[in-house]
Amino acid sequence: MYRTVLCRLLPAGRAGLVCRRWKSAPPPPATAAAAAVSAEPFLTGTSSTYVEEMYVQWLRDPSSVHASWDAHFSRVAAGAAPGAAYVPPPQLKPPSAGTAPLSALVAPSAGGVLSGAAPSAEEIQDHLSVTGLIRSYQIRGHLVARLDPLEIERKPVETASEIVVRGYMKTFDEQDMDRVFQLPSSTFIGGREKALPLREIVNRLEQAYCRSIGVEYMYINDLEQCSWIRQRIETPGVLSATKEQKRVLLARLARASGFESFLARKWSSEKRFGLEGGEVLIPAMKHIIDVSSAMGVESFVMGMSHRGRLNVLANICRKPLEQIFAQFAALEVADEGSGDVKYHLGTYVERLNRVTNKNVRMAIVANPSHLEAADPVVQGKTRAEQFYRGDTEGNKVMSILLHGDAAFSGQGVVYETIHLSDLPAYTTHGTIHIVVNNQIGFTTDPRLTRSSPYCTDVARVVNAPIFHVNGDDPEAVMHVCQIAAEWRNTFHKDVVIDIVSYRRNGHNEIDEPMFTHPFMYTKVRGTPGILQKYSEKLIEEGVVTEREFKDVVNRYENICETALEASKKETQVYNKHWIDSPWSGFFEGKDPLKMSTTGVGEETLAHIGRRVSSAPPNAENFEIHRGLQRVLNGRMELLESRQVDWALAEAMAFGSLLKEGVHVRLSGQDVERGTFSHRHHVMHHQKVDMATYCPLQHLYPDQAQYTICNSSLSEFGVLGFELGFSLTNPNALVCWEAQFGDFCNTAQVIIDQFIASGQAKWVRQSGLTLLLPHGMEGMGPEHSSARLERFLQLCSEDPEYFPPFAADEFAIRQLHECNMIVANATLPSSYFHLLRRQILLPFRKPLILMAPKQLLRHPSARSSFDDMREGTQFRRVLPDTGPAGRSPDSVRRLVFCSGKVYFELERRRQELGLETDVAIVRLEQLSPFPFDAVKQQLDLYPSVGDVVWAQEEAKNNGAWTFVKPRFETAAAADSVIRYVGRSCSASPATGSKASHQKELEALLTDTFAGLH
Ligand SMILES: Cc1ncc(C[n+]2csc(CCOP(=O)(O)OP(=O)(O)O)c2C)c(N)n1
Ligand SMILES: [Mg+2]
Repeated sequence: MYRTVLCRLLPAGRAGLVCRRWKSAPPPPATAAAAAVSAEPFLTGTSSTYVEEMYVQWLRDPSSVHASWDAHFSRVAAGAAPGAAYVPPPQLKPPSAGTAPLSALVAPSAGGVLSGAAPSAEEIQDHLSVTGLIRSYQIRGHLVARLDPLEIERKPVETASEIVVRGYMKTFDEQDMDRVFQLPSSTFIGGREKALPLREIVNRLEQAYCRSIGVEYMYINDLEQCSWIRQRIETPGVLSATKEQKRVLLARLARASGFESFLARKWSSEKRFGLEGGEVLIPAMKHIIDVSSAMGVESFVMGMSHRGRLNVLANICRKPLEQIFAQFAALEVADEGSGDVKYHLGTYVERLNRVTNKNVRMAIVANPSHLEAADPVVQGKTRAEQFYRGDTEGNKVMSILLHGDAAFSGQGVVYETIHLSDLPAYTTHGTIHIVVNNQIGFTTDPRLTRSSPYCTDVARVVNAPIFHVNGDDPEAVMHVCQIAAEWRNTFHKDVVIDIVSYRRNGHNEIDEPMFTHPFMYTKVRGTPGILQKYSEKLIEEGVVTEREFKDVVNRYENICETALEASKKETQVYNKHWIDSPWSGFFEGKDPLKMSTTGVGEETLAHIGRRVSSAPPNAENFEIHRGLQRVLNGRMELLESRQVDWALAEAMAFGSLLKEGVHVRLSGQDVERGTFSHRHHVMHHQKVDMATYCPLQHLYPDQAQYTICNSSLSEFGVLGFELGFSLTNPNALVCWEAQFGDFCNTAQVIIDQFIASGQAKWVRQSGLTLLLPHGMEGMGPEHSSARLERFLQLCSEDPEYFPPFAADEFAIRQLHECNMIVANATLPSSYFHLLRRQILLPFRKPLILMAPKQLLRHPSARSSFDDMREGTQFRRVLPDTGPAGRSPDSVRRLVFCSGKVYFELERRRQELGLETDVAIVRLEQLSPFPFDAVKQQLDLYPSVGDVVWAQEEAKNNGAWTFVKPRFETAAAADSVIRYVGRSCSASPATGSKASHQKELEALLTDTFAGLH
């Protein structure tokens, strides 16, 4: 028999003391509080639970209920006669004919406690206590559940009970344990019983909430969802598994354990970040996939870190074992890319799920060492797959994210990712999070790595249910996996499974854990492996024989041996075998060096221009802001002269791609209007909340979808998400815009680990486009620089190598070879072509665009339709087309620059009357560096002895250190160019407007110094 909470909670003395209140002087049955309550006219069937709860609350803290209830309950407690305690407010109607007193609602109990007439105050109090008790277990039972396989953290019985039930048992003593109590509708512990003895109530609650599963869910505001979970946790017998289920579970555990022990034997000193201690993860994932597949899911996008990754590849994805084993041999790479270590590689498989007999697709997204960084990427990829399949509710595609305990609580990107889970343009309709909680992070104890009780607390912010489960109770793990999968596929909301386990070895296989965790590891050494434990259990239960079990183990061992032999025949490995996002059909039949021009027919430009310059078609019913109307009028005027500004150019690039069937997605903070109020892609009705109109979604009847979405205030999470989105479909222009360029540094991991190096490491391309507002405009250190220099430093091109490409394919070959494109355009037409080029290229490269601020409205930053029409294309370098460019011989100084400083230089040149003396050439694209076009420009001015690079960023920032060696390579000479601009600085820009003006003045003066 289970020991009861009462016995634990109430040592004899205290029990007597607590209970005396009722025992020594029980209130007379007909006159006390409960009777008064029961006789109240307002107490109907529906309100009684509410009143009970309120009463419990009042008992705990009278000030926690409304003053009127406080007064009422006080009067009841003071012995007011039935009906007298309650004074109905004047507007309340008298009781209707159908209302009933509480006594009529409470069925007679087996013990006779409640039989007959109206219940006594004591009986009501006791029932309220039982309701409170049940609720206590539902809320706090998890705190004392037996979750730790090492049993290190197990709390003493008395403390545990205090934690859970607190005061609710204090009204009972041992004799009360056999009294029968009506069960409230908020519990399922009764099964088909409506009433149970208190002893059994406690037993069942302990079974449900305090054994191998500890569930947190009572904070979920939705009653249906709460009840749904209760039913699956509380109903008697929910944990019982069939013989067949147990056998399957054992076989899966055998494979999980067998894989690790095989690797351990064959490569004892290789790092593999094994799963030992947490092997139950494999059957857990398999079960989730089985259940979800049965419920209709066809595609699983998964993300995980190092721990157990190889095992997941082998046993979940069924990646050919020989390919995995070949990664342990130091073989040459036979194809492109510099590759990655084996426990970071992604994969993509399609296979038959044998349990459901349905095909499933599984992708494990490649990830860097940076823990949790892949989370938003997985979500973006999942969302994109759902989007392109028209899976608007996530019924076909779902994501599974695996986490380590230390990383889940420590990395902020987890929070940023979880916060996307319910946003309309970012939701993946529920993610199953699995934490392999081995209760350690490298060498650090959880008590030193987090301030929250659980490593999973971050998920509470989105009301996700959290199932903590003892990893050494595999049947309990399967049960929570079943619930989690059903939950996700029913409610389409996030859910967390926290598999509490341990790590049998050190952080990796050659690491000594006893240095730091002697106590824990002494326990670990004394804990048999899960396979041993579970096989012994099943053998004892007669579910399998010892022989059958050994057969299963040996069979897998043989599979591994055969695969190892096969892998020894391999002489090379292929990075492409590990690609997580294959774009079937995209590359086939394409000449990687051919691209059509990016211009668009004038009629298309004009049509899109007009659409985005007009009020909504039902203008008389859709009132837009007067300021917006002025913006639209201004656009119309520009269009009349066949001119475009930045916003029009962008709209035309997007619109023309939409017309061509290319999905366009622009995401980021406040992108709908645009940080600088220039875009206005979403117009808002001034009188109707949330009534909006997006012209780009209504350009052509058969156009592709346009998605524009204001994001959460996150860079790491959202940029990661968009990167993931861009991996799914190459025929989509996916853009992320930073509020200001400098904020992108909170997403640095995505930039460094995915954007800059993703193709090299994982043979995975992405055409993601980053729009980063950049420019020194006197707005202070934090709103000036998108850190152009950092992006340039991440470009893999050799500064000292002038590519020997033919002139007609120089640009595209460079693009083909590069890892990413960095541009700092000055003209709307450049922006237009750059965006379109992202899609017209026969391959995909990330584009990092320094986006303008002042230039959005600068009267000179305009382009003509002529520069965007059919046959036109992006010009990497904009030569001087004025007097200097027309007569190069008269030029005394040749100035190169990039970005908005051009307009400042140009103006000063004009003011100084130096149009024929100084040529100013713009580099619209910085990387790949236009060696050929720069050389052409240098050659155009052979008599110029003074070539200058003028930039507005500080000398240690901006493009200077990037361009200098490249100019030298282009000119095949040293010191061909000198620097003009701000001196080196620790901060990107001054905080003083006056200093800013002075610095700019100095830059302009220095650029033209000595010429006038
Ligand atoms: C962002 C980041 N910081 C630090 C590390 C170094 N590191 C690798 S594993 C690890 C411990 C991870 O612990 P946990 O998340 O519990 O996973 P486990 O290894 O225990 O499975 C650390 C600190 C890393 N890989 N990424
Ligand atoms: Mg850990």
